[in-house]
Amino acid sequence: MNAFDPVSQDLFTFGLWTVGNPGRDPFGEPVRPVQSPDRLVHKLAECGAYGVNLHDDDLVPFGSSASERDRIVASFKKALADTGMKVPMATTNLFSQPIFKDGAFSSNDPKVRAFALQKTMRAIDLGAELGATIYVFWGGREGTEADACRDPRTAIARMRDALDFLCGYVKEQGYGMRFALEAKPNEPRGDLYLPTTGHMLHFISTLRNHEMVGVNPEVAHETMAGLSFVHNVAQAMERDKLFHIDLNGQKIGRYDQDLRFGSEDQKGAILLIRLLEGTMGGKRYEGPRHFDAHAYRTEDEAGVWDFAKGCMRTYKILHARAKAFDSDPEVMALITEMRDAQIDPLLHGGYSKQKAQALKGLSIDAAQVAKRGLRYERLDQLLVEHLLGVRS
Ligand code: GCO
Ligand code: MN
Ligand code: MN
Repeated sequence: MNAFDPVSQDLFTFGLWTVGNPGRDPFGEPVRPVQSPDRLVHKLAECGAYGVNLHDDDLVPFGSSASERDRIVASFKKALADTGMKVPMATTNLFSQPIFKDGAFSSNDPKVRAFALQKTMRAIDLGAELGATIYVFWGGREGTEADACRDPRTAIARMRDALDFLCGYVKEQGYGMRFALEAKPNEPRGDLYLPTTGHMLHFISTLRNHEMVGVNPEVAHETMAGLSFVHNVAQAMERDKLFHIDLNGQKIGRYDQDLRFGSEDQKGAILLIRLLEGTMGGKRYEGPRHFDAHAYRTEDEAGVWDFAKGCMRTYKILHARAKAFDSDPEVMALITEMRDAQIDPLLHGGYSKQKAQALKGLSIDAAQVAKRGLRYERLDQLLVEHLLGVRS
C-alpha cells in the first residue's frame, strides 16, 4: 500500500452516474457496458472509496413498480452493508425525462412543477432510507433558449417556492437533511437560472429555511463561467455554506468536460486543497470529497477504475504538496500577516465615531507604502516548485 492510496477515512465519494457512465455523448453511442449499481458499490469499495451518491433514477429506473423499487433498494442496501460503503448524498434527476424538457421547478406548466415536487419528495424519501444527510439540487433544465417564454423573475420565484416547500417537507419528516444547491452557467440549456455559486448564495439568503440550505460548487461549472473556483468555494466557506463539493477537471471555454480531478489546472487544484484541508489555516471542510467526473470515452471498464483511483490519488498527492508548501519557512515568512498595533483595532468591529476620527487623523505616507515590492513572484514560484515536487 502506497501513502497516496485512498482509504475510507479520506471520505472520497463518487456518483453512481460517474463511474457508471457508459461513455455516451451528443455525437456517439455508449462505448462501455452499463454496470449494475451493486457492482459499482463493490468496485468503489475495492478502490478505497468511502461512499457512493445517487440520483433516484440511477438506482431505481424511472417508471419502476413499487415492488421492483423495493427489490432493487433491498439488494443495494445489502451491497452497502457487505462493503461498509455509505450514501452521504442523494439527489433527483429532474432533467432526463421528456416532461422536463423546459425545466422542472421553473416550468410554465403547473403539472410539470407538481410532477417535479412529487418526484423529489419520493427521491428524498429514498435518500433518507439510504442514510443520506445531504440532498443536492442541480437544476439541469432550469433555463431557456427562447428567453421571452417567461419572466426570469418568475422562474426564480418558482424555484424559491419549490425549495421552501421541500425544506418544509424534510423538516416535517424529521429527516435531518440539509440541502446543497449546485450552480452551472449553461448546458444542457442555453442559459441556466442562478448560474454561479455566488448567485446561489444570494438566492439561499431569500429562503424561509435558509439555515438548512448551502451550496455544492463544481470545479467544471465555475471554470465554464470563467471564474476562480477557489474564490467561489471560499465565499461559501466563509459563511459555513459549503455543504458539499463536486470535484473534477475542466478546461476553460469548453463544454462541461467533467474530467478526472487534477487532470487540468493543477495550480487551481492545489489552491483548492489548501482551503478545503485547512493547510493554509482556517476551518477545514469536513464533508465528503465527492468526484463528479467520468472516464474518457476511450476507456473500457479497467480504464474507469484507473480514472477513479486517479481522482483520489491526485487529491492525496496534492494534499501532501499543500502541507509541504504551507509549512515551508520561506513561504510562511512571505505570507505572514502584517500587523500594526495602532491601526489594526480601527479596522474591525464596525463603525464608531471615535474610529472615524482616529482614521481621519492618521498620517499615512502613501508613496512610501506603495514603494514596497510584495515578492509575489517568489511566492508563486515556490508554489510552482512545490507543485512540481522539487521542494519538500
Ligand atoms: C452536470 C452536473 C450533474 C450534477 C448531478 C447531481 O453538469 O451534469 O454536474 O452531474 O452534479 O446531477 O446533482
Ligand atoms: Mn455536478
Ligand atoms: Mn458537471
